[in-house]
This record gives sequence, C-alpha cells and structure tokens, in this order.
Amino acid sequence: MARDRSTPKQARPKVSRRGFLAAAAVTGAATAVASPQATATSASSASVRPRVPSALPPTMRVAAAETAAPNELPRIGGVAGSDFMVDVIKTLDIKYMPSNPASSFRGLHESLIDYGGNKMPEFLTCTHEESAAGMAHGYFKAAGKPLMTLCHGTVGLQHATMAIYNAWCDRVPMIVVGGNDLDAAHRPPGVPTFHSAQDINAIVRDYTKWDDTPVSLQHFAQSFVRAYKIATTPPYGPVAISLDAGLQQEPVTQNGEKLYIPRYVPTSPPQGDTGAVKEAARLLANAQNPVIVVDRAARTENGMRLVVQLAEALQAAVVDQGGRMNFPTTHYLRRAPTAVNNADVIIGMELSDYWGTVNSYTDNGEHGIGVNTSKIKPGTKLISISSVDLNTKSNYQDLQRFQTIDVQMAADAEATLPALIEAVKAAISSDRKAAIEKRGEAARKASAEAKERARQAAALAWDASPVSTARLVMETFAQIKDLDWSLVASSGNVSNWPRRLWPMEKHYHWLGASGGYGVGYGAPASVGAALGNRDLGRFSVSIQSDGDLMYAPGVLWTAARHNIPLLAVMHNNRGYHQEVMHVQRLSNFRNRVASLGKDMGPIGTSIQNPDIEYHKLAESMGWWAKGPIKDPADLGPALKLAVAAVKSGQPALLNVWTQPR
Ligand SMILES: Cc1ncc(C[n+]2csc(CCOP(=O)(O)OP(=O)(O)O)c2C)c(N)n1
Ligand SMILES: [Mg+2]
Repeated sequence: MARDRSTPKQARPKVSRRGFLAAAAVTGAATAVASPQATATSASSASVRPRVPSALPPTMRVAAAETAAPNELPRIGGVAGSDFMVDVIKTLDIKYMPSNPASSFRGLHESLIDYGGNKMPEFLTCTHEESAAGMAHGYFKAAGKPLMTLCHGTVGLQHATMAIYNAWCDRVPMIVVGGNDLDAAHRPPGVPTFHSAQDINAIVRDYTKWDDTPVSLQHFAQSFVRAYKIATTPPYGPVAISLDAGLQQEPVTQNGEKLYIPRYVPTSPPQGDTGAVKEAARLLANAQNPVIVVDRAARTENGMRLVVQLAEALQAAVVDQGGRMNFPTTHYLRRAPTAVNNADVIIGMELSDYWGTVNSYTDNGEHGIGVNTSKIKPGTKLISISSVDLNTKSNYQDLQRFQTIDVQMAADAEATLPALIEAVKAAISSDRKAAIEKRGEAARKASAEAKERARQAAALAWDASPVSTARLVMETFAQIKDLDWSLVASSGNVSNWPRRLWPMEKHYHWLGASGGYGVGYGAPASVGAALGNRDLGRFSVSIQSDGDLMYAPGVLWTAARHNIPLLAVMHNNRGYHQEVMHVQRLSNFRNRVASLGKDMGPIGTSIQNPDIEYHKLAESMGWWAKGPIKDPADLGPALKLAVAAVKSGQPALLNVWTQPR
C-alpha cells in the first residue's frame, strides 16, 4: 500500500460543506407537513397571534429524521472527505469493523463499503454497540491485531461504554470512532442534535488511553495514525476519535495544501531500567524461595516462552493469575496462589492487583467491613514489572489498592524479560546451583500431588443432574482435545475447571477474562475471538453462562450472519449465582431468611419461571442448537454433534442445565 501519498487534485465542488448540509435539512423539512412553528408564524401575520406553548411537541421534521426515508440529496462534485479517511484507515490493515449503523457516520460508512470495497476493514453488522466493542476485545486476544468500531454519537457510544471499560481494564487496544455533528448552527435539528454533543469523547475519556476530535482531513490522518500507535503501545488500551459529520461529507478541497497520510511505524514497548533489572536478578538469584506471579505478562506467543525460561532458570514456582495464557498448565513449576505464603522474594509481572496478591481480604469482618491480613512473611522482597504504572487516569479505580514494592519497574514485562533472564543467569553463582536443582525436584512432586487432588475433586457428583460443572468442562474437552482448540472465554463461574484440568500449552488455549468484570463480555468476546481463530484455522470453544448471554444476545445473530464458527457450551445454572451468594450471606449476617419469592435464589437473582430456552434463541438466529440437557449421560453425544456442526463452519450452542458452580 502506498504511503505518504497525496490525493488527486480536485476541482472545487459546486456545493460547500455547510451549504450541502443545510440543503439536506431544508429539503427534509419542505417535504414534511408544515411544522408547528411555521404554521404559527403564518397565522400571526394573517390575523391574531395564537398562544404558542413554550415547549413545543416534536416537529414532523424531528420525527422524520430517524423514522422516515431520508430525502434525496443533491449530487456533489469532487471526492468526499470520507474517501480520504478510508485511504488513511486502509494503511493500518484493520481487518474488521464490527458496528451498528447510524447516520452520524453515514459519510464514512458509505465510503468504506462503496469506495473501500468493504475490505480492510469489512463491516460486520452488530445489533448492539456493546457487542461490537466486545467483539473487538475478543478478536484482539485471539488474533493480536486491533479492530475499529463505529459508534453513533452520544447514544451509540453510551451503549459501547461497558465493553470499552472491560477492554481498558484488560489492557486491550481498539479504535473507537464516534460520529458527531459539531456545528450547532448547521447540523440538522431534532434527532441528529439529540445525538450530538460538544465532546462525545468525554463519555469514555476516563477509560481510553487517548482521544481526539479532528477538525480537518489532515488532522484526521494524523489523529488516526496516532490513535492506532497509542492503542498498540504497551500498556495497550482503547482510544477514541470523534468524527464530525460535516468533515466526513465535505468534499476534499485541500485548502492549498496536499493531503498526506503519515506512515505508521510501531513504537517499541518500554523496557525496565538496567539497574532495576540487575537488582531484581540479584534478589531472585539469591532467594531461598522465589515465586513468580503473572497476570498479563505474556502479550504474545513469545511471552509465554520467556516466562517459562525465567521460571526454569530459577526453578521458581509460578502462580498464573490467568489474565492471559502466561504459563503452561502442564508445567511442573505451576503452583496455586498460596505459593506466595512462603516466598522470600516475589516478582509480579503485569498484575492487575498486587495488593490482593500478597494480602487477603475477607468480606465478613466484625463490623461487616472486611478483614485484611498479609499473606506473606515479614521482610519478603517484592519486585514488580508493569506497564500499567505508565497509565495515569484517575477516576476509575482499576489501579487497585496501593502496594509498596521494593523494586518497581514501569515497563512492559514481555519486553523486559530477555534482559532479566540473562541477568538472572549471570547472577546465579555456582554454589547456588545445587540448591536451585533441589527446588525443581520438590516442585515436580508437589505438582503431581496437586493434579491428583484436582482430579479427585472433579469426580465428585460426576453423575449429578443437573450436570456438575466439572463434568460439563471435561466432557467438552473430551470432544475437542484432538483439534487445534482455543478456549475463547469462560463466563459465569465453573470453579475454574478448565484451567485446573485442561492441558493448556499454547498461547491461544486460554484468552483470559473480561478485565473489568462487566458481565456481558463472554458472548461478544467469544464471537470476536472465534472470528480471529477462524482466520487462523483454530477451533473455538466457549463456556457460556446464562446471565452473561442475556445482556446482549443479538451477537448470536452476528456470528451466524458472518459465518463465525464457535462452540458455545452453556453453563446454564438458571441464575445470577454470584449474586445469589451475596444476598444469602447478607441475610445470614443479619439473622434473616432470604426471601426467595417463587424461585431458587433470593428475589432478583434467579433466571427461571419462565426458563429461557437458549437453544431456541440461538436457533432463531441461525445457530445449530440443542437442549436443554439435564442428564449428564446425554452430554457427550450432543457435544459430538455440536462439534461436527462447528467443524462444518457454523456456530453451535448446547443449552446445558448445570449445578450452581
Ligand atoms: C454489567 C454488570 N452487571 C452486573 C454485575 C454483577 N454480577 C456479577 S456476577 C453476576 C452474575 C452473572 O450471572 P452468570 O453470567 O449467569 O454467572 P453465574 O454467577 O451464574 O455463574 C452479576 C449479575 C456485573 N458484574 N456486571
Ligand atoms: Mg448463571
């Protein structure tokens, strides 16, 4: 793709940007029935001035703007500004654009599909902006490339917010473009004005890394490339661009200067300071019991390899908190979170909650305010590598409680690991080698014992009906184990069985959770990740909870419409079980019996009476679906059929009734 190029010189168009917009608005008004204001004015000039109410009902024009067919617009000469925007977007190789359509970005929409050929990016029709942003979130974690999404002014962006917040907390990049008509003197009154704001980016400013409102086409080119760069420099995160409707529709006039597209060159990630890396290596090499804790340490396939190298060099226990696939579940150095208790040195890499890693909080204190205790021995040295230290947004509380750290690097863990591994190897003296070897032997024994315990726990209630979560998870694995599988999401709570029992060794075997714990992530993120996996030839499977699916089930249709194969195995416990337990605990605490109404859980926490027929819901939107499965003996055969459907290129859903968790 040519870069730094200019657009061809255009003759000055006959209709100016604002003349064109005003004409469109006037044409709309003229064809509608005369507005109340117009009637009032003509009446007053004829005879007595009638009383005009201070708050007028919506005019026909207002009502027509989003309910009637738009009027024919005059033809413009020259190149539309949004065609140039498409040229800019195409330099960044953004493959898809999951979006819900809207008039505030109609200029860009039309250019993308007609001038841009609906390729790079391809418009994926979404039924909710939250689903679109959730898809972009999941896609990035499977494919390692960001997507863009278009949102309609105030209202579309408001819908997208929770998914953007999850991506922010999960350190995932996406480019959010919101349509907005800025010029109050010229924008169409009525609905388009309700959908405009001075600054739509304010809606998401607290949880985006950067945003801008370009006021010229050249400004757009700079901002878009800058937005992409900022989003994809660790710590990754969403960015927002407010796109003026006038700027999209205005023809390219060039104003005497040539438009150009800045060339995109990736920024290298921040690496830990050499002195701090050496000090960390010295502490780790001389520790009796070093522990490595990882959450989003591995950004790429190579990240996992590096974590393994560091762990093996030290024969140190690794606690994988699971924000990403950081460490193989089959590795003998993998350990439970309690491993920190006996550590003398802990290195935390890209942890979302360092305080919570080394302290415990129990929500049942004497006064109902919780008990805080340290999990670690006094004097334990703490090391941290986290690029999130470079984020400085302050309103949302995703930085968690403050934790004092002995050696703290505001740097990307994956980029720092090669230097740290070298420094650790150099710092291990020959007399330490035997002790380190010995740690490895003990770890192998502990690992085998932990696996056996997990297997025994999974066997409990194996034949229960509704189906136990361990059985749900292991029957699923039995059907996919020979495929190149990827567990794209696990919503609700299935007692972490996949990460306890599935042999996960590739970086896409587990993609992590939502980040911000905003429920409603599972369904759209699974579809987005399945899209990324589809293009890479991988088989996608998700554990799909009932509560999560009902936030925005329309994403099921998007999966079928765009031929995205995904096996969704439902953990349908007929309720918001997490909340069942919260209300139950509070009732106990207050010496009361929780009121159940007619349901299983406290009022407000069950999803039953009527029971939702998720298989029918999915089927109605083009999925292969079966259920409800209540007898565990029926699960294996149904899964076999579902896997075959997914292999044929379809999404498939199994509605399985499960135990609470
Ligand atoms: C957007 C949002 N709304 C509400 C909550 C509170 N919440 C946390 S877990 C949960 C239950 C989710 O139900 P489901 O997905 O079925 O999982 P389960 O707990 O039943 O396993 C709810 C409502 C939340 N975290 N996010
Ligand atoms: Mg549930």
